[in-house]
Amino acid sequence: MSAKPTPNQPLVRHMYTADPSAHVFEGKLYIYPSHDLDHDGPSNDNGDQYKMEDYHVLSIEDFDSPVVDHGEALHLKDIPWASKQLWAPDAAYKNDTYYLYYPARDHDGIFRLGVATSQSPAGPFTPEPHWMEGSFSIDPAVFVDEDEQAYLYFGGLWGGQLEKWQTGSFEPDAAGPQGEEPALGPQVAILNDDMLSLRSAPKEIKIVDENGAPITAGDEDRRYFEGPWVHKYNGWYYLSYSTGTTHKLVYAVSRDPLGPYTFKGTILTPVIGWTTHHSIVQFQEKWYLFYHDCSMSEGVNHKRSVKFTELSYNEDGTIQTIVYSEL
Ligand code: FUB
Repeated sequence: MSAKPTPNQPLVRHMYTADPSAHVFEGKLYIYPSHDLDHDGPSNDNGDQYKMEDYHVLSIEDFDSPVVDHGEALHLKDIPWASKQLWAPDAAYKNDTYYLYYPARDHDGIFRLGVATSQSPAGPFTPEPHWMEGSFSIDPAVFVDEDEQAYLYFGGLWGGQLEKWQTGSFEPDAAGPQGEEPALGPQVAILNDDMLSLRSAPKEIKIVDENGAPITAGDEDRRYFEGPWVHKYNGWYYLSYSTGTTHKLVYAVSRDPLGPYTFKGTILTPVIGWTTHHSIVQFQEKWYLFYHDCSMSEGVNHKRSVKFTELSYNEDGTIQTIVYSEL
C-alpha cells in the first residue's frame, strides 16, 4: 500500500517507476509502468541504463484510497525468448482476458514485442513462449476501438532500434533519416481477435503538418521519437508521443486509427530527466495524463517516478498544453 494518489507527486515512493500505461478495468484505474532498477552500469544513447527486469501493476480505486501495488506481475526469468530490458508495457482487455504487451531484447540483442495473459487486470501474467511474430522495436500501445478491433502501435528510435528496420529486416548499422527527409513514424499493426498475433504486417504511420507535408527528421520539436499512445475523443483518434531529443509530449489527430495523422501541438513541456513517456485516460468523467519524471531521484535518468495530472480539451478538440514548471 502507498499514500493516496496526489496530482504531480510520485504515485509510489517505494520503487522507481516509469512509462505509465493507464486503463480503466473493472471500474478501477490500473497503471502498468516499467520498474526502474538502480545500478552503476553504463548510461548511453543505446539505453543501457534502463535495465528493468520485472513489472508491477498499480491500481487506484478512487482518489481517496491509497495506491495499491499488486506485486510482481511478470519477471524476465519467466520469458523464454527474452534476455534483458523489460521496457515500457501496455495492457488491454478482450475475450474475457487481460493482455500485457511488453518489449524486451531477445537472445541476439534485438528488441521484440511479447504478450502475456491473465484473468485479472492485476496479474500475474503468463507469457507466451515466443515473441509476437512480425513485431520489432519497443513501446507497444494497444488501442481497442468501439467496434472491438484492436490496433498495436509501437516503435522507438536509437536504443529502441526503430531506424534499423527501414528495409523490413534488422540492419544493425542503419541510421535514421536526416534533415529535410521525412521522419520515421511509429508502426501500427491490426491485431487478430486472439490478441496474441498480428493480422497484418506492421505499417509506418504518416505524421504530417497542417499543409499535409510530412514532418521532417530535422524537425525535432515535432518528429516522432518513441512512446506512442492512441485514444479517441469526439470521434477523432489522437496519436501522442515523445519527441525524444527535445523532451516534449506532443500529439497529432486523424479520423482513421491507421492515419495519416495531422500534427496539432504540445501536451507536456519537458520534465526533469531525459525521457518523457505517457498515457491518457478518462476516469470518473475527467481526463488524466499519466507521465514520469526524475524528480524523486533529483535527476537520475534511470530512476524515474510515475505521476499524473488532469488534462483538458479546448472546445475545438485541441489539448491544453501542460507546462511542467507550473505543476
Ligand atoms: O523505459 C525505457 C524506455 O525509456 C522506454 O521504452 C522509452 O519510451 C523511454 O521512456
